[in-house]
Amino acid sequence: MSMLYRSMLLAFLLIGCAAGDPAIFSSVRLDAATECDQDGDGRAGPQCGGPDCCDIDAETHAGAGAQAEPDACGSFDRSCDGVETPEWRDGHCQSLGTNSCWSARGFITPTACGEVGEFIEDCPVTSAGACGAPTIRMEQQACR
Ligand SMILES: [Ca+2]
Ligand SMILES: [Ca+2]
Repeated sequence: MSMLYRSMLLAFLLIGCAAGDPAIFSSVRLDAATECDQDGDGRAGPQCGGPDCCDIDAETHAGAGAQAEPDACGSFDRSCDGVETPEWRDGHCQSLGTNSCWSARGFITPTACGEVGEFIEDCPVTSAGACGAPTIRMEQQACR
């Protein structure tokens, strides 16, 4: 960038600022953000060599939590590590002796990302001290 061009740009920005026109600065900032961070989540997309694997969905990026719906790019890899990792695995109840039942919360059968399945919420102890029938609810598998 030539010195003359820089001087003209600076003069233009100062005149705009002096005239009280904040649109000049906000449009400059938005243009830069749009180019490398299209979803505005603060992480650059692959078009700029950044780690945001779906730069049109602000809820998809490294460290993102699990979601039950695919992102705007059609993937369940919400964490951008290349793997669609289910939030919950298999669940089951296991007796730990009389009056003690361990609950491993999870789906009764393997449930794919976004699918709905039977989810073991709890494993109560019966009046006889054994593991009773698990408390089950329908759940949608979230993935990250
Ligand atoms: Ca982004
Ligand atoms: Ca992932």
